[in-house]
Order: sequence, then structure tokens, then C-alpha cells
Amino acid sequence: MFIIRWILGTLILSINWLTTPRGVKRDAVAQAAIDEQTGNLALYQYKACPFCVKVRREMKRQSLNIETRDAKRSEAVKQELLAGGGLLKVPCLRIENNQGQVQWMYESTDIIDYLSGRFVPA
Ligand SMILES: N[C@@H](CCC(=O)N[C@@H](CS)C(=O)NCC(=O)O)C(=O)O
Repeated sequence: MFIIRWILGTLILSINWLTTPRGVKRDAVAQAAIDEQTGNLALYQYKACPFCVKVRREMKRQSLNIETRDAKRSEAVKQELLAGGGLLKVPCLRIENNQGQVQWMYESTDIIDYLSGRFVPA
């Protein structure tokens, strides 16, 4: 089982690496404004989880510099996710607003919809 998972994980990461999307180019001022907003976001994830890869690809496509936190490799990160979000499931986006209120968003599709709705110009 471990071997199969390792092979699948390596395959997913290799295909992802070979087909990495190009990020949108913004001027420095616009990118700095986006970076300030994404500073309040963090993606809890596993490196080779296909749903996490899907979200990371969208981040790349939109040039969103969102901190990623690996809940498999770090016990502290895993505990943060469990304590905050309530489930050990990835991907999960931690969203903090300017008042310090925190929302934990699970489901890759919901996360991608949220990022597109917030950062892709209509
Ligand atoms: N429908 C979810 C599926 C997420 C999912 O199944 N994630 C797996 C990792 S690939 C998970 O967190 N499983 C629980 C665990 O590993 O403890 C999504 O699209 O985000």
C-alpha cells in the first residue's frame, strides 16, 4: 500500500511539475496589493494530495503567494488544523479577516471558487 501511494504521489508531482501553469503577470504595485491580502491566508495541505495539487495549481495560475502548511510532515501544523478546522482533511484554507476572525474552508472546489471570486477580476 505504501509503495502504491508513493508511486502515485511521485506521478502526481511529476505531472504537476511538467505541466506547471504560468502565473498571471501584474505590475509590482498590483501584485503587492494582492500579496498584502493573501498574507492573511494559509493553505493546510499535503504535498502529493491530488486535491491540494489542484488548489496549488490555481494559486500558481493566479500568482497568489499563499503560505502552505504541511499537515503530514509537521505534527504542530496537523494539531493546528484539527483544533481550528475540526477535521484532519486537506486541503483546508485558513482565512483571517482584518478583525482577526478566522474561517476554515475545506473542499478544493470551494477553495478554488473562493480564490477566483476574490482575486480574479470580473
Ligand atoms: N472532496 C475533498 C477531498 C479531500 C481529501 O480526500 N483529502 C484527503 C487527502 S488526498 C484527506 O485529507 N484525507 C484524510 C487524511 O489523510 O487524514 C476535496 O476536494 O478537497
